[in-house]
Amino acid sequence: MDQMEHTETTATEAAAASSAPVRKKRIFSAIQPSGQMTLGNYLGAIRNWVAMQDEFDCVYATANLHAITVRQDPKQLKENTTNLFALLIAAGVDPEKSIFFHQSMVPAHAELSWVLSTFTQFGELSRMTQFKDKSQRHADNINAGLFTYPSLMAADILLYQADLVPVGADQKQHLELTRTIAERFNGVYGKTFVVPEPYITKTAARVMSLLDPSKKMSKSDPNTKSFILMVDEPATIMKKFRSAVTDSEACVRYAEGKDGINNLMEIYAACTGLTFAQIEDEFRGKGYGDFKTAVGEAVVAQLEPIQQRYKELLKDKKYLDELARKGAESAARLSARTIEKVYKKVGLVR
Ligand code: ATP
Ligand code: LTN
Repeated sequence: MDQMEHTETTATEAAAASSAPVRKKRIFSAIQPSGQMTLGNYLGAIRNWVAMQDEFDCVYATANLHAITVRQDPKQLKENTTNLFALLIAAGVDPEKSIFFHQSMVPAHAELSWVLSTFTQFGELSRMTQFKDKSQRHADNINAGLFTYPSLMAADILLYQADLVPVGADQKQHLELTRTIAERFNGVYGKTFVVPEPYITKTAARVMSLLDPSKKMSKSDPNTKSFILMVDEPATIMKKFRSAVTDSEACVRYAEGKDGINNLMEIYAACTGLTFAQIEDEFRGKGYGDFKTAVGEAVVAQLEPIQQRYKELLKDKKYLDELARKGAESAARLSARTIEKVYKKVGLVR
């Protein structure tokens, strides 16, 4: 797996080296509107979506079709979907630069997903750890969609001929299966799909739970003090950091066995751009109380402007709907080429 990870030789660097114009590499990524976004989602994924827009040709979506693999309240799902769309725009996803839409608005996702499900083996889907986890957590609703989730994810990516897919560790297995499906289809029908590579950015932070720093910060954690939400009030953010688990050494330094402090240092570094050595210097001789306050303030400084733009955007739902509609139109145009090609190759009457 490691040898196929894309190292950050950029399209721009390649162009500079050959002095020939090259097509920007295409990125596809999506996030499920299945709840509120955390600081982990922001520093680990969303912030990178924003940063990648200048260098890459980005296609982004809210993965609402994926979200219904777990039972959702319809009103809540619709609201979460619009809220996520607004939050990402507030965070800097720019519909002028990138294609941004809701997965359910482009029928080709469901169409290609069906075709690809016939190129996905039962045994492969049975090995997916997310399926095993989720079927344990939702034992009363182990539906076929939860099982074939990776075929839909493969469709999302392959429809746009994406070169690179930024994914966290939990989605790597799905991306590997996407590659297998693409190669299998290409093997039978000739080159149809770009085989995508995982894109691991240097800047993505892995944020851990504030109460149990051995676990990742997760919005589905039952204890709300374990995570910071992107929409948490500044006072709430400060309070949550004050109750974050640390250790008894009372020394701000990055070291093995200091998971709580390491996590806070990681967050502080991600928000301020400081190195661990600089952070250690800044807090030499100071207590954890001062450090936690500084971390809280740095996080508030990042999130507050986003929260303000988010509130503004939500005042105009029509504008948001219009942006999503335009994004979906562009996405439909791009994906039409792929779906036409696939139907033709497979022998499906269009
Ligand atoms: P859940 O709690 O339901 O498992 P989640 O909070 O882990 O959800 P996802 O919707 O699965 O979030 O992930 C969306 C994106 O955010 C993915 O790219 C994932 O890698 C990233 N992400 C989620 N949590 C973290 C975290 N704690 N640190 C860094 N990145 C994260
Ligand atoms: N499964 C992903 C969300 C997702 C996705 C995608 C990510 C749906 N389609 C395509 C990358 C590419 C998740 O739950 N984080």
